[in-house]
Amino acid sequence: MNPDIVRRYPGNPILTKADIPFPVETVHNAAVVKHGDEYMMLFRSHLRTGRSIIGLARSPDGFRFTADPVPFLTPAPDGPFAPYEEFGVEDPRVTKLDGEYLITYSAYSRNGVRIALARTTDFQEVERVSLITEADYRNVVIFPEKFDGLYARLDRPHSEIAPWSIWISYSPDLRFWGQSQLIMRPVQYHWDEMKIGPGAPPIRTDQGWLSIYHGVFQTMDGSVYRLGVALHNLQDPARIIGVGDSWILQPQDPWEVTGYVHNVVFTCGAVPEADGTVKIYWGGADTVMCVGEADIADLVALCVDHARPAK
Ligand code: BMA
Repeated sequence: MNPDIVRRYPGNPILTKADIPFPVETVHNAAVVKHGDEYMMLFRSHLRTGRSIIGLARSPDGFRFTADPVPFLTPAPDGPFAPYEEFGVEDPRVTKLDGEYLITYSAYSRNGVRIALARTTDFQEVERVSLITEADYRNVVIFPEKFDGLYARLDRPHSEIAPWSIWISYSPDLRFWGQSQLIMRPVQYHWDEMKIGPGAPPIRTDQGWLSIYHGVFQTMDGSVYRLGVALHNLQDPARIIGVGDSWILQPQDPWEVTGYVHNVVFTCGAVPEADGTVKIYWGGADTVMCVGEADIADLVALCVDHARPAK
């Protein structure tokens, strides 16, 4: 395998707290999506309370981002979401579907962590739709197409019994989700053996849905977060064609190795381009935002030609 399957952008990190016009301590774990000619980045930032909010930055080219003057989404002050967001909103993902942008994010509170769904059409007005999981869930990504009339998502419940794994669920209306099944597990004594979770919303390719996920390995010096890839059947995304045996990205640059949480690369978004490349965005050490490029064909080939079992 090519060790540089993801080519890091030489200008990394592309967004840090110094670039944000309101006080934050970190800029990380951002969703990125193309809206017209602009790349929209919804990033997570820690405040000095230790709790997180979501900001918005825009870019003409996917590399140079400028943050809006005010946060995009902060914990709901009242209403049905408020009791579940009091500890912060984290790790957004964005999927464009039927002309609107569906935003999933982790809502933290004394009741645990669950996933909320919001929507926007213009990145100005944002409407909270529903809390779409109970506790404890993180890392929900919605597919950009429906399957037999149903929305589909990859999700990641927590369990005391089983290693944290990737599941799939379906919904007729984005509010009520079910038909859940486990489709991918960590592999023992492998780079993702401790836990895995969906990263970027899946990308359609000719060979299947490409999913970029994170995997965690426990060491004597804490956990290491890396990124890997899996390929799902186009018509039936619950069927996994292959999971790449090796990671595609691991902490390497100084701002990935050291920061708020050491040894973390964590993705919430990737943008496929017309030339067959994909821009992959990741948070470095829960502190800064980075980007790199890969050839989609290489990532697909890793899943097909160098696969490990999905479960
Ligand atoms: C996970 C989440 C992510 C974070 C990662 C590394 O459990 O909290 O937001 O990037 O840990 O700290």
